[in-house]
Amino acid sequence: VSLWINNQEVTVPANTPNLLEAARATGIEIPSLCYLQDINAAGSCRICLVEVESGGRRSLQASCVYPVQEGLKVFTNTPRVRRARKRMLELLLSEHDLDCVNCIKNRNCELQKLADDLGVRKIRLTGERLNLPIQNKNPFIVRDYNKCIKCRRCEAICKKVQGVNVYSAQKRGFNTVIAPAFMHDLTESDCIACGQCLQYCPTAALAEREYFQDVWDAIEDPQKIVVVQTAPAAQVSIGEMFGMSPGTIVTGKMVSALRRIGFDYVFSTVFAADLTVVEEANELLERLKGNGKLPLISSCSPGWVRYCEKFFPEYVDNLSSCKSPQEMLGALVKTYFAEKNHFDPEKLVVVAVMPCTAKKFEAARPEMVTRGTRDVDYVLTVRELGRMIREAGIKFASLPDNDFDDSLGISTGAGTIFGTTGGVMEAAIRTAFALVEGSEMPGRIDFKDLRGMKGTKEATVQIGGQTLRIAVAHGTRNARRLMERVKAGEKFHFIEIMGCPGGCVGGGGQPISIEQRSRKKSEELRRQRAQALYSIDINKKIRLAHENPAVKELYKQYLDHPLSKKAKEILHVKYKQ
Ligand code: HC0
Repeated sequence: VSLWINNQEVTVPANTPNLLEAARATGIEIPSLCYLQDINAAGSCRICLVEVESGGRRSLQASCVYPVQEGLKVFTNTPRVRRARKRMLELLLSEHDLDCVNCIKNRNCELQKLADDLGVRKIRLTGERLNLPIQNKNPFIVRDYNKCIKCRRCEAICKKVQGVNVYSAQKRGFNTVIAPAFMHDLTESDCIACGQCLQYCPTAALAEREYFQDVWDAIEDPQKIVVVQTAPAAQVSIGEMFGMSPGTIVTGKMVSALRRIGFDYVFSTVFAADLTVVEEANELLERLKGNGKLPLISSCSPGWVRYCEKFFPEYVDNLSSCKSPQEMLGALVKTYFAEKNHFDPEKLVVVAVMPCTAKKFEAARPEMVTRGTRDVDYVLTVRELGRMIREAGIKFASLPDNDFDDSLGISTGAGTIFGTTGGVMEAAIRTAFALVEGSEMPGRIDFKDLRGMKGTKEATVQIGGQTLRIAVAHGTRNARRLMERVKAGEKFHFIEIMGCPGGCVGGGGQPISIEQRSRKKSEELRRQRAQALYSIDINKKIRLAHENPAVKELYKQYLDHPLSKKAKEILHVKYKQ
């Protein structure tokens, strides 16, 4: 289609969805707030106004909902357009809490950035305020309606990407809020705590519940021994908080930063991911012998576990009984590590750095307690750790590399790829095959069929003369599709599901980039982070979880063998729903 933008003739593909995309495809930026390519085109914020000429008259139109047409004349930068956009923005700002300096989104807020981009120096209107109470009772997400601009991105993501459908417009007119039905707290809704909504909220109407001040307090307390663990996906994303490109591997710098912050021990969740692989591969082999339900379904993603409990409760017994690596590591710190070092478990504080908001929910679950003590005390998102590093005045980019502490910091390539979709399955199959056949799967250590960002991936593997059908899904909308097939009677032996698109690399606790405002861009971001995990894996000397020397030592010294009585007590869980 050929059309005229700012008196320049441009040609765009006929399937270009709207004028905004047509302009962006030709290098002309149109500001927007509510628009998310392929996901949300509501035309509600009116920031993307342009002038469209028709019948010799020009009118202001929201470009995100205006179709491209042959010969159309469009103007994106006229005095009228600039005035109108500024006015629309002032209207939004007039009813917004302007407490930018103490806002969690300060310097990362699209509304704030837009006010700067559009040169707003004075808000010439006084709007009314909703003055609604902040909902911060749940352990994972804070909802501040006073900062909501009603762009409805959260609603679109929750419904179209995650298939959960928690949010909708409540009340009417000025009083409209985008909220769970009856304005309930998220814990009283179907929310699975995945945090995808806050990845896309342009302001701080949705943000993680922060715990970093509690962590500072614990570090300052001389009575406490504070142990930190970091998730596999954190090492390839935290650099983004300091201007590095997505997928930069900063494992060593991250460990240095954690030591400078003052943690007493720095362990790796990847060690526990290796341990999970060993326990889960053995669990699979047991279930294949008829001891337990098939398909075995992974349970390390707490968003997925919650989704399963809410939407497929009849499959809760199919979930692996293995605790997630986060919880396994916490439980081991308070038992094995405490006993070995003669530490009082009451004095130990376990902090987990996760790319995930649902991990906060998981740590607070009543089932995640061993011998009367909570396994993990505080979960910080990768963003929160980034803020702590800044607060401590640490120059992240110039930090030297440092290693995790022994032995709960030793890991293999298998645990590393847990952080991306397909990784848990790939790691578990590597081990299950080797346990049964006595050697690595020939030519299949890199299980390419399970990699990549396709919503569902399937394969078959031969183990011990049996052909196993395996499947992987990521993002709960894809999970639903796969589970509907299982419900309809399709036979699978082993299924991996991660709650977030891309798995943990796309978790709700990851750094937020304004670049990820389209499905394509966010997928690219996840791909870069995933690629970095695969490159760590390929460069590791040991790539099979059961060959991790620290895991072997743990069984020898403490747990006896996989699925032993002690392993079941410390590393496994039964969900009570
Ligand atoms: Fe997992 Fe993950 S869920 S892969 O099992 O999200 O290891 O526990 O840390 O990265 O969060 C492991 C656990 C993580 C990642 C997280 C995700």
